[in-house]
Amino acid sequence: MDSEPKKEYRKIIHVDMDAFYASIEQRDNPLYRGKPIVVGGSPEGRGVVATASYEARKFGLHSAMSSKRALQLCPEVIFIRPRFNVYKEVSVKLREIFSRYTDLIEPLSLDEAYLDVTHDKQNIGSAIEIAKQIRQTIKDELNLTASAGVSVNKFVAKIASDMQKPDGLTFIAPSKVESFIENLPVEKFFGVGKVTAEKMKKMNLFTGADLKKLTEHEMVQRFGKVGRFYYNIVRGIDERSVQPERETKSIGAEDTFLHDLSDIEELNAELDRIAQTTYNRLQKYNLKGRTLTLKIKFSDFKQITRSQSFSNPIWELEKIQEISRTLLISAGLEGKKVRLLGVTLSNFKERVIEIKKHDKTGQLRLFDD
Ligand code: DCP
Ligand code: MG
Repeated sequence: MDSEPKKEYRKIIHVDMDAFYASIEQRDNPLYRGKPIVVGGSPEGRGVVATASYEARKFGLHSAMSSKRALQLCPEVIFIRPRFNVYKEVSVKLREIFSRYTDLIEPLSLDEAYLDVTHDKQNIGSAIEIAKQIRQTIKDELNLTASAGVSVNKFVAKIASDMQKPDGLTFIAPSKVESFIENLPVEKFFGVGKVTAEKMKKMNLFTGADLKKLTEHEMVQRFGKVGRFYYNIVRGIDERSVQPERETKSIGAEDTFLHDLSDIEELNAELDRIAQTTYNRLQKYNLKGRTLTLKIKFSDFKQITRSQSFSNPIWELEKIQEISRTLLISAGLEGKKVRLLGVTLSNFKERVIEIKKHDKTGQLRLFDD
């Protein structure tokens, strides 16, 4: 007799370092160990703190709290100036540890990532075992602790990783996912901010189970488009894939003109402007490319590119403009009308990983190593 085909579940791990900046400071300076410390802010009471050690959290200190408030709650707290370079270095090493198990790594910030280990590189097979090994390796090689959540989708894995912090591992088995979500308070749901949570509570919706009573139509009516996402999530359905980081191979700018241009003076002026935008973008990401590519689209929509490579990186604005102009002239326009020009730099010395996510401060983060 045929048995029911077994449902194939994904194996998702969410790893999040414990009190990341603060733990690194305690690791590197024995005087800070076991003490309430915060990274960022100032003992004079200016600014906000980036994070608090678990010792400081006992006093109620937390990320984004004002230094003033932190001092009120814990007068003996030690303020530490952040060392972002060190945090970034640790982050790169973390990535390297993850990559021993899978290439499907989606970093969310310096200290946090999703891993899809459905088919792991070492054929370990068990996501729990992989999470254990990752946590142990982080201890052995980085002298830091991480918490991990293991489950069948991103949503549950992320909530799970937070459940036994610090230094915890939480597994939510496929058969437990539904009851797990039913018991979750509404504010734990992804994307439910304080305002929506209040709104839900006014509607007598306190837990996942309450949300589950509503039809898809009712969810959308009450919460807009995101209502459909919640509708699926409370049923354990979260098909979002783990999106690996993508390497940035080029940076550039292009523009289509209002009217097609043939006058070389006008074209040069436009080209200088586009090169300036490219230059600004390179500056933003602190990149220097060795290949410059000019793209030209003609009025008949035919497109050509002309590239030039150099042994030394090009990064000065004047240089980018000069090379672009030379490439434009050598393209032999011969009275043709141009509708678009583009200037791109590639062939970077640094390996640049662009993280498509926005970090907690809303900035697009770039990593290079
Ligand atoms: N961070 C920040 N500003 C915030 C939140 C965080 O600068 N508002 C920084 C400092 C943290 C790091 O990002 O150390 C990671 O953020 P987490 O939210 O993961 O917090 P922690 O790792 O510090 O603590 P936890 O153990 O709760 O994960
Ligand atoms: Mg963390």
